[in-house]
Amino acid sequence: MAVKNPEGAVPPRPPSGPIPDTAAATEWLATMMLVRRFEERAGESYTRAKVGGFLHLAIGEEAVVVGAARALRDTDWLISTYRSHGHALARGTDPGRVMAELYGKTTGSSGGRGGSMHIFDLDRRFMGGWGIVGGNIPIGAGFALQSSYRGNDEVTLCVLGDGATNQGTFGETLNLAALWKLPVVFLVTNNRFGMGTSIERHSAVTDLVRKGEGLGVEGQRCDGMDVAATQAAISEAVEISRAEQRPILVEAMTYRFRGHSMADPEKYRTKEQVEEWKLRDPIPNFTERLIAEGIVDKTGAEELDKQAIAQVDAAVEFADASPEPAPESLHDGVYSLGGEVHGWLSTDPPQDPAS
Ligand SMILES: Cc1ncc(C[n+]2csc(CCOP(=O)(O)OP(=O)(O)O)c2C)c(N)n1
Repeated sequence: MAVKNPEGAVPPRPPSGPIPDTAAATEWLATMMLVRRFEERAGESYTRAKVGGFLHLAIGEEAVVVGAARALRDTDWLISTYRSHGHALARGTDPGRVMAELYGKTTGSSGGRGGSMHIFDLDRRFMGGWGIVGGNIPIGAGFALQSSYRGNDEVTLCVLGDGATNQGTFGETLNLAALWKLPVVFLVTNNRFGMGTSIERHSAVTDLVRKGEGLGVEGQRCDGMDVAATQAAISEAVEISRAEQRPILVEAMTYRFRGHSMADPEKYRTKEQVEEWKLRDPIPNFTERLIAEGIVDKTGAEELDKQAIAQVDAAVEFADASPEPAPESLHDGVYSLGGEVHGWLSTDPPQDPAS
């Protein structure tokens, strides 16, 4: 049997998804530009030692990020992985708060305690940023379980990578989600690599839709380099999940243009392969499509990009000027008891009422 996506082959461009009205189409483009510019600056800040810990960029994957966020209602839930700056930005979290989180500042979306991998925004139902590969899958199903239990019409979108489909949590969660008919969409961002291992070397089954189907979860594949196609596919999945109360998997075929994280010699792929995929860059391609359709002109598109750069400049300024957490707050927020959050070095440790 032929391998569906042989290593290095750029999938042929399928028919693009429908373009929404002018305001929405322009907003999708502007948000992809914001995510791209934000991550470029985050990378620069990392090399200037302004950002500690890990930094995973999703440059190249913006169509999946924005397509996912624009398939959801405000009342839906979104949970992602450690590659999640864009998900927070697309969900509406202030870029200054996301940058400040990377900088470890008190004004960050997690008070500077989480860093790049743990962006979080409850007000926008963006439930993180998770560092453990596959760790977010059962938690995403948990959000869907609470929606199902309460009988409301919220859907959870749970983002994971191709590598995460090899984790035990993938099989365990999809099985239960199918049995319990949970309103959850598993969005597999298939960028073809788990760190430095290509999908052909890390997964016996490379057709990830089939992997879901084997567990009772129906799925479909989309062109993750095309924001309109991705939004349409995820939107359809979300609405079926909402109406029929059942899990669905969407496999978005995409590619990351940068290394896995900041220190990656990228020995596992060729420069030619990266360049080939860059021809499918979702931002210039969507820009060209909008120009061809008369939705924006070249100057208008350049203006959107300038606005994205200005937003990121302001975010960096905000993060730079924000205070560092006080050293004595080091243990704050470590655990909670009786609704109060305590640090284990608290001078007045809470008493467990049961003890
Ligand atoms: C349980 C666990 N094992 C290993 C790691 C180390 N690790 C971090 S990212 C990664 C690759 C995951 O690849 P994928 O799920 O495809 O996501 P991508 O990085 O491509 O977005 C690994 C193995 C981890 N964070 N957690």
